[in-house]
Amino acid sequence: MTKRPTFSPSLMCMDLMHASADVDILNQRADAYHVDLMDGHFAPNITMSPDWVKALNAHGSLPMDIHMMVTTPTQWIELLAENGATWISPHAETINSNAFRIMNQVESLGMKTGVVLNPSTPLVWVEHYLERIDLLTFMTVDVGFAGQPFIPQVLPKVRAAVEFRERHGLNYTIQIDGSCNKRTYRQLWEAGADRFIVGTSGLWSQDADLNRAYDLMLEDFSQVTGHVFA
Ligand code: S6P
Ligand code: MG
Repeated sequence: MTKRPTFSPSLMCMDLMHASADVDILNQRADAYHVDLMDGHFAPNITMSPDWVKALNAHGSLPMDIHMMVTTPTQWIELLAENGATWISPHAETINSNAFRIMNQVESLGMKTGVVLNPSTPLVWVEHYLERIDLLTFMTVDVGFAGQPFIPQVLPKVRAAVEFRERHGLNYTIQIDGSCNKRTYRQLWEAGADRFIVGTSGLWSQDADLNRAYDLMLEDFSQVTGHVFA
């Protein structure tokens, strides 16, 4: 069976003044929402918030992945559950002292477990709990901003995560965050990525009309990977 790539638009990249219209379109087309939460400490920026998650939950109809670029993820987990989050994706670099406690809490609140690795963090850092993870995200840019250059050194880690999943009979989805676009889809797809977080470079910069931009994004993907969308 041919694997179908999935796409999760990064909402910090939309024109926030068009949020409602963009979400109406993405509800019909995308597979999930990617919501970037930053605290100005772990990442050098501040973007979306738990209130955004709440508003999106009222208006959106897709599962929501909350990318927690915060120093203390535990501070936000209950509130995010109340506000409708689907996946809680903290950074591996922030949860080493309580990874198992956090996964237990996330599951007990009815959400799914995610984890995110910075480009410089090795896969072995999370191997002891990958069997508990539903969504594994590799950063291919350093955290904080849209529009940064792709870091190709991450590709061997993506291949290693595919191999680890096979070897251990696991099911996690492998997701890529950072510079997913026509220049990178092929290498990422061939390395074994399942889901692509599309932001400024892959989606919103394509056209002012988001439906058209989404078509162009899928066309780019097909052109460079040969994948045919049904
Ligand atoms: C970066 C953030 C990402 C960006 C995404 C933007 O800290 O976690 O989710 O929103 O990388 O996409 P692009 O194509 O501009 O890199
Ligand atoms: Mg992100």
